[in-house]
Amino acid sequence: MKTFYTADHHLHHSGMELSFGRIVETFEKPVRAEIVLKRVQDVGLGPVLEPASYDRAAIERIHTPDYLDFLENVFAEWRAAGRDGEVWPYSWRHRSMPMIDAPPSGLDARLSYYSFDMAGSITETTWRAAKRAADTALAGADAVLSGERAAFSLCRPPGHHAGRDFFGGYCYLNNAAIAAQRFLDNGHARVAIFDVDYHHGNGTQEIFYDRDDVLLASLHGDPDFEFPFHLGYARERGAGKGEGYNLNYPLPAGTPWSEWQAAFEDAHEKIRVYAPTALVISLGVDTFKDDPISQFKLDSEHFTTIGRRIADFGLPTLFVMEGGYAVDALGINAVNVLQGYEGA
Ligand code: 6XA
Ligand code: ZN
Repeated sequence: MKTFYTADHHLHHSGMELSFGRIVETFEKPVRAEIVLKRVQDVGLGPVLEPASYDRAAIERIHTPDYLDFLENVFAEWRAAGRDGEVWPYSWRHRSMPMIDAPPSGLDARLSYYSFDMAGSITETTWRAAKRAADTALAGADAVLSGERAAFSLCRPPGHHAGRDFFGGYCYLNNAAIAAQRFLDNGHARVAIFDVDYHHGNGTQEIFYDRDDVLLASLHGDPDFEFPFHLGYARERGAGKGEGYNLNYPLPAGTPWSEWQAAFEDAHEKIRVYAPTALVISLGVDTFKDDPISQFKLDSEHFTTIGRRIADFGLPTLFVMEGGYAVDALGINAVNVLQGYEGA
């Protein structure tokens, strides 16, 4: 399997985050991608390729131009306002406040408008890293479109929390959504996104909620207790012609493999019935038992089984890296999925 990777991911590094009341080094740090890359090389998964640089048009299929302009320019604006450090939003619209439908003009108000949390900051080079992560997803999709059975886009920063015009949860551009749209724009009529990350991909859900050309199935920590909260309940099934094409499997803290697998198999069957012609896997491995910010109990060998079952779809498949923070096991867990797929 080809892996798409660029060292440009180093251009994004938020120094710190607030985690359970403590300011700590961010969990979403550059070494994550290096660990996965090393494992890809150690097991000889296949060639590692640098993605081309794509036109912004491919990204504008998913994200709004005003949001992309904002991401690209907000750091310069922050400096021009005389501020040092990184760009951080710090306040969001509460349910008591009216919804607004156009970006406000003030810098902090606009930062609030285009985000939903402060899991990650915007540094001077975040836009470039996020753009290169999107390139990494597009290059992987193009490899599959050219006839590869599967490809791995080792994206960093991750993407599934980013919506059409917002960032959050360490995510700036929705790499998996951009790849899914690439398949649709190049001959595929129906694409499934199978999100196996521990967290609900609220951005992916927002992007495709009213569409029937993309089925999203997501297994995740119940939003009643887990980030990103408020979205990811089973009752959210899509809207309009998208009704029935958004499948959420919220699961309790402490979910062991047996229960995770039962939900996975249910989603697997529903994806099969949808009969997609291409598949995008939002590949988070933060379901691992030792993940420092997550609460499921999967073991390393379970990731091999996941890969094997994904191969059973018999579909052109793109794996897109999302979360996973237990750095000692991150490479093994992510690549176990890919080896499970290859071995099937
Ligand atoms: C912020 C937690 C962000 C979770 C990011 C993630 N405290 N998403 O892994 O899949
Ligand atoms: Zn996650």
